[in-house]
Amino acid sequence: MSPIKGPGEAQTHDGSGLRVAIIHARWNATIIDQLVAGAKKSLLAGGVTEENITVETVPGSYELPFGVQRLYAASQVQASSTGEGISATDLLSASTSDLSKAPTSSPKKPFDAIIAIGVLIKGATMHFEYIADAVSHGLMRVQLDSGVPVIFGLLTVLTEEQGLERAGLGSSGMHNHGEDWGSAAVELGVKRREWS
Ligand code: DLZ
Repeated sequence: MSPIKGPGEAQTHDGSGLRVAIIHARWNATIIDQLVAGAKKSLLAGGVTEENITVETVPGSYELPFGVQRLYAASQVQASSTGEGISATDLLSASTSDLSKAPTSSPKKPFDAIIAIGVLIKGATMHFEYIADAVSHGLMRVQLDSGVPVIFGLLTVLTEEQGLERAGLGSSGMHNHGEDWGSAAVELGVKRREWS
């Protein structure tokens, strides 16, 4: 019988052509580092190459939506300035002087998916509730506004132990949730291309 919880039966997708960014907060580093490692492991297992994985950081989870938005926009600018997106027809019809202005560096395409990772641990004040709510809405907004899948790697835990468990560092044998986020990024990156 399939487990009740979790993403169901594993799907296999070929992520070999994908470019993926992981952006993570630096608060609660022990848990974060493990989640990032898990996400990266799944990306590599899904066929994404090391050079197509970019890892960036922000101070805390609150900065994640802004970080995702700017990172994606920068990758689009980078892609247009390196010639990615210029069609073969455009290239054929370009004059010699056009081509001499063309960039020589290897083209980098925009990210196909971005994984946002943060760990919010509830404290004594309302801080946790405000940040969790703002970040959740911010990440949803940026993915719908930009059209790039943003994988929700935000742990909102009541205790440090709950965070350690979900990073695969606890005693209960719970798996590293970062691995799920890496697989989700490969799946959504591939499906986004199919659905374009
Ligand atoms: C300030 C703060 C607190 C108290 N707790 C966390 C946390 O548990 N996890 C996290 O990622 N960030 C935390 N931060 C930092 C905020 O997310 C943010 O970086 C600062 O308020 C600056 O905008």
